[in-house]
Amino acid sequence: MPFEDLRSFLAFLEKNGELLKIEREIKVKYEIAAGIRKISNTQGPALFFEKVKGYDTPVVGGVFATRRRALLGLEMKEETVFDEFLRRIKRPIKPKSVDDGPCKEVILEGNEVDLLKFPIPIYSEGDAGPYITVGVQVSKDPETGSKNAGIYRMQVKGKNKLGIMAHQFQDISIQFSKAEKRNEPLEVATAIGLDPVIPLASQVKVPYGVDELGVAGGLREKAVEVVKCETVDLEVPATAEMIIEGKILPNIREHEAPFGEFTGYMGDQENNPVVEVTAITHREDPIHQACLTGTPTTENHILKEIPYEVTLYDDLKGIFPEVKSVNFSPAGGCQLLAIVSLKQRYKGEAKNLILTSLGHKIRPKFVIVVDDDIDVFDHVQVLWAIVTRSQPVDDIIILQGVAGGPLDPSTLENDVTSVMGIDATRPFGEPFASVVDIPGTEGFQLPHTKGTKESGK
Ligand SMILES: Cc1cc2nc3c(=O)[nH]c(=O)nc-3n(C[C@H](O)[C@H](O)[C@H](O)COP(=O)(O)O)c2cc1C
Ligand SMILES: [Mn+2]
Repeated sequence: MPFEDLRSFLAFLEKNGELLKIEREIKVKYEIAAGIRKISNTQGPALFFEKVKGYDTPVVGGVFATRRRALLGLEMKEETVFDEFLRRIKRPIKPKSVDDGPCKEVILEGNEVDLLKFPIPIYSEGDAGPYITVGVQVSKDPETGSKNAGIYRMQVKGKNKLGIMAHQFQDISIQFSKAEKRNEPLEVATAIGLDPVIPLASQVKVPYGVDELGVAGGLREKAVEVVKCETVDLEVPATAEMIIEGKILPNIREHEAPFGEFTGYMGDQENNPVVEVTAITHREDPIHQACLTGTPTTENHILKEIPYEVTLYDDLKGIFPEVKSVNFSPAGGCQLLAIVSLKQRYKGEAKNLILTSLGHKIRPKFVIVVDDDIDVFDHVQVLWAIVTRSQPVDDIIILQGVAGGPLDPSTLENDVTSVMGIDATRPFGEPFASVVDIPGTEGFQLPHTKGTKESGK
C-alpha cells in the first residue's frame, strides 16, 4: 500500500532508523541546510527539526537525500526499480476528486495570508532569501485545460508574494506564456509536504499536456486524491501538509536569485515572474518540508535520477530497441550528462542515439554511448570505453548554439550551450581487440577464512 501522506512516510522512516529528531532549537538561516548537507554527505538519516527559532512549525529535511530513502518511498527494490518504475508510469491513474482533506484544516485568505509565519529556510551563503524548494506546482493550460505538475523553486518576497523560477522550456512556462499573451495571470497552486511518490512522479518527463499527478497515481497504483482550491480553479493533493494558492502575474519580472543551484554553483540574479498569493491552506499542525540543492549529490539530484533515467530510456527504446540502460550522473546534476548503453544493430546507430538524446526534453549537455557490456553506472568502465573504443576525430559530435544548459556556469549566454556526444562503442561490424579475460575467475575457490559464512563458524 502506498504512503497516504508525508507524515506516514516519516513515521515509517523513524521506525527504520531513517529519521532523526532534533530537539534543540535550530535557526532557519543556514542551520537547517547545514544539517541536510551533513547527512547528504554521509548518507545519513532524514532530519526532523522540532523547534525552529521564531516559528511554531517544525521542518523536515533530507527526506530524499539518499537513493535508499527514495526507494523506500517508492516501495521498490534497487534490483527491480528500473523495470517496475517504467511499468507503472505506463499505466497512469487519474487523480480522484474528493470533497475535503487534511490540507484544508486551516484556511487563510486575504489579510490572513502570511508566508513569513512559516519556517522557510535560507539555504546557501549568498542566496537572495528564503526559498520553497520542494513544492509541487499544479497548473493548467489556459487554452486546453490540460494539467501539469512540476517542482519550480520559489523565493519568498513578502507576506503574499513569491518569485518563481521555471526554465523557459518547462511545461509551466509554456502555460504561462500562453496566459501572458492573453494578458492573463496563470493560476498556480503549490503543494508542500506530500506522499513521497508525488515529488518523484513530478520529475517524470512526460510530454506537454500529460498530468504528472496521473503518473503519480500509476506509480502508487492508486489514484492521488485531490481537492478543489479555495481561490483558484485547480485541484491539489488532499493530504498535503500545506497548499499555497496564487497566480503568476502577467508581464511582470522582478529580481530573483542568486541561489545555490543544482549544478553546484551559485546562480546569478535573474529577472523572473512573480506570484501573488491568494490563499494558504494547511493542516492544523503542519510540517514544512525543506529540500537541499547544491553541489552533487543532494536530494534535488536524487529526486531527478530515477525519473529522468527511466524517461530517457523509454523514449529511446521506441527508436533504438536495443538500448540497454541510461544513467544521469549526479556529476552532471542528474541532467547535464547522460550515459547510455546500446547493442548496435547497424553502423552509425550510436550516433543517431546521441542526436536523439541531445534533443530530448531533459536537454543533456553531454551524451556518452557505450556498448552493452559496459555498466553505465560504473564511471571507470565508462571512461575506459571512451579511452579505448573511441577515436576523437571520428566519434565526437559537437554542436553549437543549442537551447539548453540551464544554470550551467560555463555557458556564455543563458540557456544557450554547445553540446557534445561521444560514441564510445566499438566500430560496428569490424574486427576489434577482444577484452582480456582470465578463465576460471568466477569459479576460483579461495581458502575458507575465519568468520566467513562458508567456514561455518
Ligand atoms: C528539488 C527540485 C527543485 C527543482 N527546481 C526547479 C526550478 O526551480 N526550476 C525549474 O525549471 N526546474 C526545477 N526542477 C526540475 C523540474 O521540476 C523538472 O524538470 C520537472 O520535470 C519539470 O516538469 P515539467 O516538464 O512538467 O515542466 C527542480 C527539480 C527538483 C527535484
Ligand atoms: Mn509536465
